[in-house]
Amino acid sequence: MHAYGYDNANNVAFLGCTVVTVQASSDTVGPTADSVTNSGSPTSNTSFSVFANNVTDSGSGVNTVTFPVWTESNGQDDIYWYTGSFDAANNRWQVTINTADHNNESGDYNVHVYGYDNSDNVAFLGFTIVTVQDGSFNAVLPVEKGQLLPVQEKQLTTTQESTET
Ligand SMILES: [Ca+2]
Ligand SMILES: [Ca+2]
Repeated sequence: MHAYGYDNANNVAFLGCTVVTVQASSDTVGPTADSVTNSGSPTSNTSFSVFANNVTDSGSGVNTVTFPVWTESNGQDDIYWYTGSFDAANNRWQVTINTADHNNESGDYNVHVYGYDNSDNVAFLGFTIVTVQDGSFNAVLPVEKGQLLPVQEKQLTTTQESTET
């Protein structure tokens, strides 16, 4: 920085100089992601995964990625903030969500994604909605009384016949 002095007759004189070091502007912008995707729609009593792809940060670098998750049913009563893990091979942050941790509810699961850099900036990276099918019919088959019994008898008879032969 240079300083000049002017007098009333427009004479100018160089007064001196100093060097000011300007620090690189501090990081004030959070991370970004290319996209937020999921592993598909499962049934209840299972799990699914959500991915934040190619999360990058200019400045201080990516610190972590979090995934708040809740089911549409009954609002955010079941919200849980999952911390993602970094999958270097696929360059993505990911989380696995067990429906058991959300009352095994079926229907829409809302998954939002936030990225944090190392300067404590946070940015919304995107969201995805995963529709979980009701898997309860896998556990409780609606079989009427008596339907199964004749089949067992027939199998038993067949076994006996083959033994006698
Ligand atoms: Ca940043
Ligand atoms: Ca809910």
